[in-house]
Amino acid sequence: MNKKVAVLMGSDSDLPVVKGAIKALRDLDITAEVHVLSAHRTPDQAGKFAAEAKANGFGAIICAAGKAAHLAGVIAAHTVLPVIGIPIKSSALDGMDALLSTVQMPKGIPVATVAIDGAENAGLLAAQILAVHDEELAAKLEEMRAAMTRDVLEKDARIQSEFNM
Ligand code: RP5
Repeated sequence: MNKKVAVLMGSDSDLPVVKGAIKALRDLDITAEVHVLSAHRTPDQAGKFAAEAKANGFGAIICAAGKAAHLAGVIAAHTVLPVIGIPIKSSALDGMDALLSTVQMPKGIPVATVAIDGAENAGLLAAQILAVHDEELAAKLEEMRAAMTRDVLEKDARIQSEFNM
């Protein structure tokens, strides 16, 4: 059976950004299971979810959190599944606090960190992880890249015809 991706966020206030990851996954027909789970407000539930995630059919976990964002690190501490952190811009520090809290993991417990509010890339990276063992998914990702290339080449042609005559 195809692996699922868990999409966790520290608060429902993160949802507007997190929707980008959910869309990226669903566009690729990947089952995305979405939860609000907080490292500090629901620590027991967060740890339990992570500890059981592999047995529950997940292949990767995305964690979005803002401010002192330790959700991704705490989830990663409870599982050997790949964990992808999305630092959320939700504070006076414009997301730099969440970026550093997510990316600066001490050795031994890695978290793959995308850009501040980089939810779409988190979804795509989770898809690429699943695609290592799923040729059909890998082919969809290859086609997406090809479409992106075609799109940029069309833009280049338009710009060239406007400025390089
Ligand atoms: C973090 O604190 C959440 O991930 C959110 O980005 C931030 C603010 O949470 P709320 O106060 O909006 O619930 O835990």
